[in-house]
Amino acid sequence: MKESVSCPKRIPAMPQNPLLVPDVSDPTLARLLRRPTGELAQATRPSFLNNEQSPVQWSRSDWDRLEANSFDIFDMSAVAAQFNHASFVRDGYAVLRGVMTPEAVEEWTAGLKYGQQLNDTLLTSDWAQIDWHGVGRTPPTKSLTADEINNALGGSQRVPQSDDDAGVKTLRQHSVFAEYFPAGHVPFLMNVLTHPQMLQLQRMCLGCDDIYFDHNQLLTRQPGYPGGAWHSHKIGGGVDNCGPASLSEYQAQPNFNLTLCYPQGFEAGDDGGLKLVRGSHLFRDPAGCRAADDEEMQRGWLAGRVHPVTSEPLFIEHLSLPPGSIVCCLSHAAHAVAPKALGRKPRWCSLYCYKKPNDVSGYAQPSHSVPPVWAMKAQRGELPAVLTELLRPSYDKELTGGRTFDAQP
Ligand SMILES: O=C(O)CCC(=O)C(=O)O
Ligand SMILES: [Fe+2]
Repeated sequence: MKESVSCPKRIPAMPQNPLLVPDVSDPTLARLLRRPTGELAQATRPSFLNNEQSPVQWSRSDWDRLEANSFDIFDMSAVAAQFNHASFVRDGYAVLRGVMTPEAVEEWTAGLKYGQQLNDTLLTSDWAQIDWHGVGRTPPTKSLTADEINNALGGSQRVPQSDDDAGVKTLRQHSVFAEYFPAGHVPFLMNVLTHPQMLQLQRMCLGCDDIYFDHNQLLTRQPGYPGGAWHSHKIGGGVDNCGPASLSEYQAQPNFNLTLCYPQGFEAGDDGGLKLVRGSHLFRDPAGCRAADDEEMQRGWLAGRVHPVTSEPLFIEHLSLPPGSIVCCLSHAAHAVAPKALGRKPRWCSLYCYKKPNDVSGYAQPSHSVPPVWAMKAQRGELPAVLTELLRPSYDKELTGGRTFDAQP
């Protein structure tokens, strides 16, 4: 076969967290992980993306500039006025309305639009130009169809990826798609990831000084978006699908805080808004807490259930948020997304997920989606100290207790 002449050997898929694997046995993969990070960074940024500002390619002076040019992203007095730790822990989420500064609203919106534009550029470019060997896989022999591409343009989580035949999983893992780890593509979104005010908010929510980064995504909902089903997210570490917890037991877990940032807000109804259920996290039931729509949720999982602390019947809250709003949501809390009607403007959102270690064992969960190049940079001391610490669960085998990805301890 022609391919086998230029590429004699099939490279196995890269593990989710390659630096947490006790021993990478495949020599090609092992070599990739020993290369200068600049080479892998370059392979993740095909020239058609044409992004000179990409943080994955930053030098020390670029990082210094980021810090020097930073400004307040939140009005912390507005955050303090709206945030109550006891209700956050009891209800599983906190809604912070209009807490971004005007400058942050503007930069955040521009950053999300630019990230979406980069994602769309990748979708419509010639993937034969991608340095597939550079990102550790043989060039794919299949492509996305024109329909699949059209369907994904302008939105998030729309590219088919049940397998890696077209290379989508690889492009996701390495954040060639800007929707996955957009902070590696857009300077302002990197600024937010490491911003002292964002980290302060995480410490307030998670009730813990040692906080870590888990994953970051664009969540653009475009006109015609059909809505997102009811679900909650697993944590791993033996605390999923294991029955309800008391408040103190719950807080000792290695919790994840999904921080959803909506610089332009959204309305209730058909505007792609978020829906949540207070108290649902305490059931720790990501396997059972699922429904296609509100009606199924009401007839099913919600029926007969009460809030474990307040004893009120559980109910769906349809949010409506002004610009500059943030929702912090523990990952076990039930949530869903309303459809976005045709004729409405896209809903802009970025997700930053942070986490805490288990209070008892001290272990943190391995990262869900830190691109390997970022884990390598952090491990080698090539990043600012704050970011190196935040990324620790992607490279520190002691902190993660020898686990690699979502494995039980
Ligand atoms: O789009 C949203 O507002 C939330 C999306 C979500 O639940 C998810 O990505 O898991
Ligand atoms: Fe979700």
